[in-house]
Amino acid sequence: MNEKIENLLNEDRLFEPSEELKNNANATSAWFKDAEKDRLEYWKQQALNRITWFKEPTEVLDDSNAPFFKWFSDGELNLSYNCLDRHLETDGDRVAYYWEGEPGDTQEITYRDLYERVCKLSNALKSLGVQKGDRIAIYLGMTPEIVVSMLACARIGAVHSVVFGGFSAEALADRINDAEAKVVITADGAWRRGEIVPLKENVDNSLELTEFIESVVVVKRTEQEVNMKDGRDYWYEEIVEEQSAECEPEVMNAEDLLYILYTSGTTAKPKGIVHTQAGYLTGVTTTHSADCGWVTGHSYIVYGPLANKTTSVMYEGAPNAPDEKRLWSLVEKYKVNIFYTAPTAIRAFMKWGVEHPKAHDLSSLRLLGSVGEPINPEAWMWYHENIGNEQCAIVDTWWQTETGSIMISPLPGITSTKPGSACGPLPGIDSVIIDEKGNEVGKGEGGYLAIKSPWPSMLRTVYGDDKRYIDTYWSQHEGLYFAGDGAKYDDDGYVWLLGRVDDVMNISGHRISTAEVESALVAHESVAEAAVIGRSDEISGEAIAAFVTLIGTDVGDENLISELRQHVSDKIGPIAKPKSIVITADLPKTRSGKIMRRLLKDISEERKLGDVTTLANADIVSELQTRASDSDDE
Ligand code: 6R9
Repeated sequence: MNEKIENLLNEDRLFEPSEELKNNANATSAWFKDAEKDRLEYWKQQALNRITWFKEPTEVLDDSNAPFFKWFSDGELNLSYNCLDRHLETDGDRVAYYWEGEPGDTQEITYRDLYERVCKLSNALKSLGVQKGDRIAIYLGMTPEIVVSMLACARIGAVHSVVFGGFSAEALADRINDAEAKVVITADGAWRRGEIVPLKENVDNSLELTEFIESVVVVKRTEQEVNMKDGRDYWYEEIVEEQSAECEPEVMNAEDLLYILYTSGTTAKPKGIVHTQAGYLTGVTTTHSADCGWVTGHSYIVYGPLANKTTSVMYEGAPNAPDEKRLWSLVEKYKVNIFYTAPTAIRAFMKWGVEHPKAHDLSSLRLLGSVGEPINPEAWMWYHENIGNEQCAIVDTWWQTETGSIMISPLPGITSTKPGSACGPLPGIDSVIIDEKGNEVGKGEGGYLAIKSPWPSMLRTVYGDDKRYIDTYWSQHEGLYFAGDGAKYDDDGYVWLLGRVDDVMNISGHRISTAEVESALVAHESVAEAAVIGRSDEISGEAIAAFVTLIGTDVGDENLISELRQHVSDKIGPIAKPKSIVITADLPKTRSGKIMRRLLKDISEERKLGDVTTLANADIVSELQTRASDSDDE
């Protein structure tokens, strides 16, 4: 059997950075040279230049107990100090966040405002008995308090664990129990498409399932009646009110815990990914929007932008509330320069139609980012033409909760980009694509993505489970970090991400990635989004089953289905022709917008489904079950 992943899709379009982008680039190609010459020296310089230290480190990397690496381990610092205090003297009046609530209320928060809010909450948490090292769960919507809470924890040395506001009471309780969190910060509710997500009620239910929580701090947001238990529950506004707006930042060691973030396991127990202080800050400031319950929110809404003293726009609600123009109206209103989103959102924008972005002035944009899934070349082109007006650099950024910051991405203004490719590793990052024996594959070949040398913002362990850390990430090949993603080099050596290794299909002995078949489908003019899986098949071992959503108001029929099959065959070869195609209104996705292929496999193979409540759109599942069982094979 062929052990490598097939290379089916070719991309010839190449976009050189414009003169303007070249001239305005923050990065320089010297970064690559420096990092190549001496990787540790490169990271040391980044850490010394970007961080304000209480005590500068003398050591860069301690690999004596690999894979439990330590970075800058005798250094001392505080992240909240780096995000706030150090900017106050010269830039206290600079806006840190323009915040806009879903109902349309707004706040303009300067660095000084944020500093004061953080200090007050820090003091309030201390008054509740929180000490350095304690774990705090944060279960909030996208309101300013989520940032204030994270930074207050960082200020007093508590470890935050942000749990997605959409997660159920059980999911919250699991995460509280795993971290043994002592306090939860929540709100009465969160706004989502005009409806209230009952956060406090969920917390009350989760507290039936855990004994660790001593205090609950409740932000008033949606203002419906909620239960408040005497001696346990406190209104946020009331406990911060009397506090001083000054709070001395705790001196933290570089390797003290900063946060735990749980990867959204759907069946297995979620893994608490552990990040520490200085290496993480080095990584995110070097690479420096999204939701705070996702790692993107931690690194590129909070720590990276604040430490780098930039201004962010933070929006509370759904991108189509009250209508599909909402994000573009925000871009116009706040003259946004950088827009970072996920392929699933781009494909939704495509489906909604170009009239929405066209209705607004988007000329302030200069950099467009994508993260979370492979971006299909057609989605990339659409983004480039309709959002970027062919003037913006597009960066497809590959990274994971575990990596802490962006690892593989073009450098805007420097790298020539190809639609759909993450291009190559950033300076200081040593990524490789290997075959099953651990040997690097050549140009034009596919395999498994791995990282050869440690990097500062890497995860340090799985919380409370060192063995799982080693088993999951360091056990496939000696000394290599295993990312769990398939990838290939094209003939020019550009890196293409091919989706999770577990999703790779085995069709008559050929290993075919879901990403390439999906991109071929999305390249058809009628298709907005596609999900592809291998379902068991008597003849070929596995057969390709596809699920597609259509652009605009298109409705599909048998003719379109056979046209799509032929289209895939023409584009990437007959081996990749889907055996069945189901047209659907939506695809099941996680809260961060990743298509749940495993669930589609269960549906296709008519297995009983587990808990689907962590999905963003659980209601689509039963419709899909009906449609899948009605669909005909070729
Ligand atoms: C940041 C984030 C990590 C997984 C990762 C991969 C997928 C992320 C991607 C991408 C292709 C990209 N992924 N970025 N795949 N191209 N630019 O998403 O973290 O939620 O932990 O997910 O997401 O499969 O392994 P996380």
